[in-house]
Amino acid sequence: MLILTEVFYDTPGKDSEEEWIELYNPTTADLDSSGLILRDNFGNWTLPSDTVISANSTIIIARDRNGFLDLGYGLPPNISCMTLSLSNTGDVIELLDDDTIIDMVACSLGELY
Ligand SMILES: [Ca+2]
Ligand SMILES: [Ca+2]
Repeated sequence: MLILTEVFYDTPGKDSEEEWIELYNPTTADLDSSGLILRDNFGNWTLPSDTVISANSTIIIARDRNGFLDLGYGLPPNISCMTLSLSNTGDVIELLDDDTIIDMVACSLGELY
């Protein structure tokens, strides 16, 4: 079980370098998340091999390491090769294991539901 906990789709600088998604593993076991798929309105992106999310922990999946660092959180992303382009005017993001939807979030006109 994994949860999409945060999506930053409309960033202060270049969205193509700064967008990121956070996944949370609320369970008490480490979770091998390799091969899971993030899908939005326009495409999908597969989590790299060797992606393990520790028990009760989050990971940050960013588009670009330097772009994420520029946001000033003071820590690097766990993964920095995400290729989804997150729309600022309405998008749906799903986390999938093959065809099974694990979690999803919809963002619309600046609000995250
Ligand atoms: Ca965006
Ligand atoms: Ca921006």
